[in-house]
Amino acid sequence: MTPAVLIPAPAALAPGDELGPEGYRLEIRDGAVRIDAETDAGRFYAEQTLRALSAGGPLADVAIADRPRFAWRGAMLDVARHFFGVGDVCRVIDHLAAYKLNVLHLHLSDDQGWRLAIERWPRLAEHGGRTAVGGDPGGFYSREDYRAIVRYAAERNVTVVPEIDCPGHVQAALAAYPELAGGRPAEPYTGIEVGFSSLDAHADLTYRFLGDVLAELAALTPGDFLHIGGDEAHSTSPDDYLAFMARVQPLVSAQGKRLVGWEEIASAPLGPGSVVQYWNTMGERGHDLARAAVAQGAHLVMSPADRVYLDMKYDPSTPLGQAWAGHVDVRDSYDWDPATLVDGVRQDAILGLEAPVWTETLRTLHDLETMLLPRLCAVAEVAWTPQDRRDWPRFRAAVSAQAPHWEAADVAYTRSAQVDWP
Ligand code: TNX
Repeated sequence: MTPAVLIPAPAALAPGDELGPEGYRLEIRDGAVRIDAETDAGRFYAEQTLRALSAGGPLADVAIADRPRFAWRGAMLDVARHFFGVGDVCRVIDHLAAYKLNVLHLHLSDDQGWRLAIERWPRLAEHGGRTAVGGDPGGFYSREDYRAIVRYAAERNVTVVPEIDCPGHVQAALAAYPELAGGRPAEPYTGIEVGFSSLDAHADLTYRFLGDVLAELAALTPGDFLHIGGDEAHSTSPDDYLAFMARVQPLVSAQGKRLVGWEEIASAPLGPGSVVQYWNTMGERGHDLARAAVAQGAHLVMSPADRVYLDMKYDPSTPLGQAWAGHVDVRDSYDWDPATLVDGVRQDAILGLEAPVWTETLRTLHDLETMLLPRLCAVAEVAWTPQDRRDWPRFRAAVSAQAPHWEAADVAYTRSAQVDWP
């Protein structure tokens, strides 16, 4: 009687249905457990469900057959505005894994900080990594740190999708290497404005720099995807933006990776296999860009800000977070269908969905968990469970049953007024 991602309804799949790359069957009879899956991922998810069932007390007889609705089931962590160490990132991965999410998008660079050591451009991390929003301590991942995150994630069926944001959101890189800013000194930035910095779309150095960075990043990243940002490039002219997109895309494909970018990249011609991340729910432009992406044959990852931006406040009483996209309470994150969100964008163009956590106002793991939980459970349900089996009252009850486990494990969460907490 509980929903799929927390504990699946028995036999969601018909007997003849294929399990696919992440599906599984789980049967419990008289305390004996039987798991069937075609892949390690499927087995891992069966174990997650078994864990959820065991947490509810003695194991009752049950037969479950389940597989996810969407292939890309993610969260994004902004480690640029505030830095989070390997331990914190691994805790976030634990939460993703518990709810059967499989993508961790790491926003590794922004105006306020550069968070990954790059051998050929050492000042990026050493200098550009020092800062964070509000003058808080910075930090960066060594190559070993990053590998440890990727490994920890892979053991939990989570793919890391790294993002180097460009051509905007680059002040930390410009401050580290003024030659990227045409030799003008660039000051480190610790505020929370966006859209003021830009790489030079016509300088060969820009592409030598990005070529080096993307090559090192690709070598450290086993997953198929490199995210190049592309959002809010308000100080790059539209022509320069197109010139930039034309030159950055081959740098990604040269690494044998697929390009991912925020919705703005759909204003440029995109190469085959590109993935576009829809986000901006203010006005019509996001919808237009999503349709433009699909018209080019790109696939979409849906991150509607008014549904799944987990840095938005739940309600006016939430101490942390922002509210530019409105308040996002648990039911807002739960009650939507990615396949009907944008007119003209159908299910087959949608790779999946992802919940970004921007960290302008978030400084600690406790802050992150407060924003992630319980909304991450809703995101996971949207990503996993077919629309016709989604049910708010059932979900609400299942979420409230998580609270004792979070408390026992010292995991922070928000006691949203929409849920009857124990
Ligand atoms: C918009 S979403 C941004 C980020 C901010 C976020 C804050 C997107 C692609 N860009 O730069 O951190 O809003 O909610």
